[in-house]
Order: sequence, then C-alpha cells, then structure tokens
Amino acid sequence: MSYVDRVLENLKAKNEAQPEFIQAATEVLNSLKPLLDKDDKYEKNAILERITEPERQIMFRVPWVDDNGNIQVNRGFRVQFNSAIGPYKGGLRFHPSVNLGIIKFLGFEQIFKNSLTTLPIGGGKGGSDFDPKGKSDREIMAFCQSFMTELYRHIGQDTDVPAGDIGVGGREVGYLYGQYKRITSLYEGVLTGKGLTFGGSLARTEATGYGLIYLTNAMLKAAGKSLEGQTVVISGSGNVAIYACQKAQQYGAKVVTMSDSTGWIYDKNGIDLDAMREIKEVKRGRCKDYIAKHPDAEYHEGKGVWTVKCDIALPCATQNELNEQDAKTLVANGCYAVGEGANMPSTLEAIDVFIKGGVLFAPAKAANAGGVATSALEMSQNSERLSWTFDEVDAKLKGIMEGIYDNMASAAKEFGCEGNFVVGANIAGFRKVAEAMIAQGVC
Ligand code: NDP
Ligand code: 2IT
Repeated sequence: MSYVDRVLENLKAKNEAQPEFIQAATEVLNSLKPLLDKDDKYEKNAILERITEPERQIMFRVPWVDDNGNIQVNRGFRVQFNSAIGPYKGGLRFHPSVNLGIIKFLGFEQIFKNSLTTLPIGGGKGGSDFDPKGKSDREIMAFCQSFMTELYRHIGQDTDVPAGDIGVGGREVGYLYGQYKRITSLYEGVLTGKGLTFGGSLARTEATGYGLIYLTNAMLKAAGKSLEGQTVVISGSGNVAIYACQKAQQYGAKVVTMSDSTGWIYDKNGIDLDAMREIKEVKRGRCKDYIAKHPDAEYHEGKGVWTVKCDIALPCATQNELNEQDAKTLVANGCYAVGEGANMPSTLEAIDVFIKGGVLFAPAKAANAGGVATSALEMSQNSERLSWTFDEVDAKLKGIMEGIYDNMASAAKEFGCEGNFVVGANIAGFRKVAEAMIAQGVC
C-alpha cells in the first residue's frame, strides 16, 4: 500500500464522524503523490501523519442570555492545526451546522492556503454552532463576549489570530475585539477584519472577492481569455459573493445570479449590486427582497444557480454546494472556467468532472486566499502601528494573487500535470510547510 493510502486509511478509521475533514484530506493527499513518489524524506519524517493531526483542538461551553431572559448554551471551537510557518491564522464561523469535523476541514485547508500567500501565517480555524440569523444586536454581543471570555486565553497577536468567516463579519469582530481588550488590557492585532477606526485594514472587506477575481483573471489571461463580456454565475450573497460580483462587473463581466440558503435570483440584465448590498449589508435581508426593486428578475426557492447557462462559475456560499450533477450541467451548458470563492464548494466528484472536461479550475485554497493574505497585511500594519492606503493594500493583494497563479501553474507543470491547478496548489502549498516542519525537528 502506498504511503498516502496508508495514512488516509488510518485517518478514516480515526475520524469516522468527520466526512468533510476526510474529504479535504483525501483531495490534498492524493494530489501530493507525484511529489511524495519523488522524494522519500516526507515519509521518513512522517510529515503526512503529523500534518493531518492538529497541534491542538479546543472545545468549550458558550453560555449567554437571550432577549427573553433565557439562558442559551452553544459549543465553541478553535482548532490550532499547524504553526510551522507562522502563528495560527484563520477565521471563525458561526453557523448551526458547525461541528468539530467542519472546523478541522477548514483548518486543514487553511494550512496550505496560508502557505500559498507567501506570508508568515500558520493554519487554524474556529467557530460555533451559534446561529446569528434573526438575533438582535444585543444577543450577538452577548454571545461574542461569552465566546471570547474563553477564547482569549488561547490566542494572541503572535500565537493565534482569528478573523471572520460565515456568520462573522465586522460587527462580530468588533464585539470580540472589545471583550479581548477588556479581559487582557492588550491593544494588539489579535483579530483581523477589525473596524477601520481600531486597526482594521482598508480593502480587507473586499479582499476575498477581489482576490478571487484577480486570480481567475490571471488564469483566464494565461489561456488567452478575459472576463470582458462573459456571463458569470455566482452563488451566495455574503461577503465573498458581493465583492466577487463587484470586481467581476468592473472587469466587464455580466453577473446574472446570486443566492442565499433559501433561494436564488436570476437577473438576465445583470445583478444590480447596489440593490443587493442594501438588502444584505444594511438590512440583513433575504435574496427574495431583490424582486421588490427588480420585478423583471426571477426568484426561485431552493438551489439552482448551476442550471443557468454561463461562461464562468464562482461558487461563493459554502462547502459541497456544487456536486457531480451540477458540474455536468455546467459543462454541458458551456461553462469553461470555475473559481472557488467558498471553501471546498465542489465535491470530489465535481472536481473530477471539471478536470476531465478540460475546465479551467481554480481550487479554493488558491482562489480565495486573498482574504487571509490581506489579513496578514493587516497584521503587518498593526505591528508597525501604521495604516496603508486602499490602493497600496489592493495592489499588494493583486500581486499576491497573480503570484499564487504563477506558483500553482508552475508546480503543476513541474510534476507533469500541466493545467491541473488542484495538484499545483496542493504541492506548492505543502512543500513550504513540510520543509519548515523537517527543519524544526520532531514537534
Ligand atoms: P457570509 O456569512 O458573509 O455569507 C455566506 C453566504 O453563503 C450567504 O449568502 C449564505 O446564505 C450562504 N450560505 C451559507 N451557508 C449556506 C448553506 N449551508 N447553504 C446555502 N447557502 C449557504 O460568509 P462569507 O461570504 O464570508 O463566506 C462564504 C464562503 O467563503 C465560505 O465557504 C467561507 O468559508 C469562504 N471564505 C470566506 C472568506 C472571508 O474572508 N470571509 C475567506 C475565504 C473563504 P444565508 O444568509 O441564507 O445563510
Ligand atoms: O477561509 C478563510 O481564509 C477565511 N475565512 C479568512 C481567514 C482570515 O484569517 O482572514
């Protein structure tokens, strides 16, 4: 049995109830085979066994009082996966579906993503099964304060630096930061995605969506194509989806769909992003509210954006939102490029359809790395107690995304898989972390 198969078998036996984590590990480990076959130092140093086991996993009780005076209890998580190349770095997700397996898959992906940014950040992730939907600001604050009352002892600007993810945006980061400061008396860059008045970086809000488009554009350019005049379908209508839509529109693309967990909008005239932002960022409303302003657009309940004919698909909602059948439908309808804004949005079977179908496929850990890269730029600004202009940060972000494209494309080529950016991104991200782990000895 090969080294990869042996490690995967053991991982499955040990983590039976964590299908998302197994899925993420299977994708990464299988695509490392060309590298591992070439050099046995990875096996000799037990790198796969070590890199698939988090350095530390923290689970804790989060009690809080709701607006009716009732005591609620949620479960909090922080998985500190790998610190070989820097302090643990990765977002916090507040969503009822959160469990240890979800946080482990996200933390595992983060190791390689963060390595690809070329910046000194290790991999971590956290969150809670708390559902922010329908909660008052006071309830959100009470929850965030309770969450931080335990989390603070495990994090710090040089130890572990959380940020946002699904359900955690500027409001939540603000409440979390206030509680950290109150408990520790430290005014430090312990979180990223902070407000602009207390150490946040310009362009961090836009960074993941913009970065997705910068990388997708680099991939298209290398294939002699561009976003200009292309029809784009986007899923989701949160932070990543909104700024991917904005940048795609700036590049001359026509974005025709957006969605949330209840339904989706098809606007053949192109999404009116100002209307969508008003609904989502100001009113915290639902996609179906878009119809009031645009009665010509279509609203459908459930899932369905992948049935819309397009040139380019950008999944920006959540894991496993795009399955094998969706991939076949997209390819049959002429979609020739996919950029993953969400983490692990495509199932393993869907990825297979894209790769075999010759679709230009930019995997999440490369395509959505712009968010965490800009978080690392926020950490730099906090350390030097300066703040850079929007244009400075945006230019650095663009350079980083173009660098990631070059790096994953050349790694794929080096290992005989030209154009397979899954192999390229995984090998390029893994190599740096593995070298650091070997140099640092058994730890
Ligand atoms: P938001 O909370 O801002 O938005 C999430 C969007 O996805 C909402 O439209 C939400 O709909 C939808 N969604 C969430 N869960 C589901 C589900 N189970 N089924 C269908 N739709 C769902 O999160 P972000 O935009 O920040 O994150 C989106 C994705 O991007 C995630 O995979 C995240 O991990 C990833 N990501 C985020 C980064 C960031 O900087 N924020 C960086 C890199 C990756 P609804 O409101 O109905 O729940
Ligand atoms: O998945 C991700 O990369 C994020 N949610 C952003 C993490 C961060 O630390 O900015």
